[in-house]
Amino acid sequence: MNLTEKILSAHLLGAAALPKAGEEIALRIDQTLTQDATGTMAYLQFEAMGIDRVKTELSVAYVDHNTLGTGFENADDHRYIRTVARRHGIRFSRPGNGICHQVHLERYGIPGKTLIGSDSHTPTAGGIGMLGFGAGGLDVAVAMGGGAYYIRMPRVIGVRLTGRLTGWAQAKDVILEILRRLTVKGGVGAVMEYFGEGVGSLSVPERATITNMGAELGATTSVFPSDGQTRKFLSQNGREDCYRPLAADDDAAYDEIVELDLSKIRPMVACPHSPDKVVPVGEVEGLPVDQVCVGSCTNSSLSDMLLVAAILKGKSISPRVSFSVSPGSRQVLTQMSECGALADILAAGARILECACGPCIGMGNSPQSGGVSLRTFNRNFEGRSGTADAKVYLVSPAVAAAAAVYGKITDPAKLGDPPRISLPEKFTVNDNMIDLPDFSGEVEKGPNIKPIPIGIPTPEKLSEKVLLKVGDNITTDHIMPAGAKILPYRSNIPYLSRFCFGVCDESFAKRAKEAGHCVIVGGENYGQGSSREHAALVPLYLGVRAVIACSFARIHQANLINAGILPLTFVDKNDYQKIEEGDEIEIEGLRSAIENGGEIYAVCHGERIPLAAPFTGRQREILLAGGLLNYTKEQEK
Ligand code: MIC
Ligand code: SF4
Repeated sequence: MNLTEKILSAHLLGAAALPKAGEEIALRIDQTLTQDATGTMAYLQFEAMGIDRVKTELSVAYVDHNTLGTGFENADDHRYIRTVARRHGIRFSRPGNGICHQVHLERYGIPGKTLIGSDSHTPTAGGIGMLGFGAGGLDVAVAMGGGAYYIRMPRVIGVRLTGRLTGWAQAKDVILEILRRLTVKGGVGAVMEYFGEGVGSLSVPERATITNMGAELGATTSVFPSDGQTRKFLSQNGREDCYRPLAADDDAAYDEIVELDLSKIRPMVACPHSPDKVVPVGEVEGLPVDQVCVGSCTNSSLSDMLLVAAILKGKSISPRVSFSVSPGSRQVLTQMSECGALADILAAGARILECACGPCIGMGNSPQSGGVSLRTFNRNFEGRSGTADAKVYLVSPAVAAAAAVYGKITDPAKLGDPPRISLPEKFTVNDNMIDLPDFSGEVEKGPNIKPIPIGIPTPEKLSEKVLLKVGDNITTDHIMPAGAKILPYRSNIPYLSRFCFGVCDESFAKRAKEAGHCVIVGGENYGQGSSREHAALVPLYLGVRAVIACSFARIHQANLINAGILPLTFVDKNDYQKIEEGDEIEIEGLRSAIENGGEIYAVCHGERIPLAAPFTGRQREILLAGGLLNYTKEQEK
């Protein structure tokens, strides 16, 4: 077996053996995590399920996204999460303690365990040999209640690593190279499993950079073996007892193999506005840069920070560049201060930000108009930075530091040989910003927390106007933007709904509200990116009954089904051309077809367009009930 199969088999529920790829499997989930921007919804849904205590081995609620606090909203949400966590048995990582994925790796990751998180970068945990899945808040709530997590059995793509990184090449360049080759759709339906003699040269934080951005490939998750590097990282964190070796069998088979010689990797850059628009740094060299940001769950480990500090030591940031650094965790920041790296970065002219997501999700530090921003982050979708016409490039910490010094995109080779970084034998561990639950206290909700919309059972006939037609690779950032102005309202669906699809069509929200109900037509890979279930709950609130697309991204499709919105696909992708915005469509016999697996046709301009509804039995029942909450209630009766 390969490693993915081993971990999946050990967690398989209700079946003796793993089925073939594409069939639904139910998994036992050992750990869950939430962050605050999706956590309030997850806990509201958990409360609605009426379960007293979480049933997982470990559940942690992190606060890392909404930390600006421009009004009472964020603080109220934090208080709600803190009190609901305390009451129901969930650990609470306070704002300032760090980004969920970084802290989880340091403090809680255990090789061989399963984790789901209400954040699409939960696969970061694959760096420590866990299977981590990004999911909607409702799926996380169900797992906290002891319920199974359902996915389609993934294909397993083996990435054989040979050689080792040389010169200025970094882990970020490895995943950028994979994105260049496979694109943002290349991992759909698959787990990226790394193996081969090159694996041993990569540290856990380097592996985590690679598994983190597996999310950008559309992969179900990514995973590395657990070996001496894993043991070392756990030991540095005072958790060596959690170590267990794990690897694929020598004769393991993969559905596909990608060969990657680490010694051939060179510094790369992902150009605007997609993480797969990757070119070697030389192709964009010389482009003037206005902003450089180091941090995010992709590249905010201690070694990333120490490298940047070593490059900047004794130098000054170019006067044209605003240079920010957000360490991934308080542990990382503490150690930067203990070893003097923080002083070196400060002396060079850095702006030190909180240990949080910050600019990655547009919470402050938006670039200037039309600005060029180089970021060590994982997403450069249009508008995500908070500046509509900014151009965001994704780079390694080394390329970021070089650009900060020279004020333009520069091959770090210009800096001479890469500095040598040494990490402490033992990290400075301090868990006093993680509150342990004591199952007591009142749950406190502020006025920003509004009720969640509830879906309606699938009707027999759908007669709708196409209120919006969009193209390929629409992200959940398009559907439900984030950023400093909007993010504080993640617990307030009615208010959030004003901004739905604002990046594509500012009039959509108003038109949808007036129409009362409608459908949306999309292209390939609809709903890629963030796991935010708001991209389903807000359309539900606005009356979206179905989305007809060429294909869907995994997490978003699950969120639509959970919300009771039908994700239908074109049988013939060319039919995408036949439906235009403003058209009226009719689907007869819909409920019966979902129930019995019959054929579905949308009639548009008198023409019958065949649609596919490739749902599992459980998904059909959820849709018929009008969403997972209704379905769960029906099951309880
Ligand atoms: C993101 O990187 O897009 C986020 C913000 O972390 C999201 C979650 C969210 O929208 O709250 C994600 O990746 O799932
Ligand atoms: Fe936070 Fe950015 Fe990571 Fe999302 S991608 S969890 S916003 S740091």
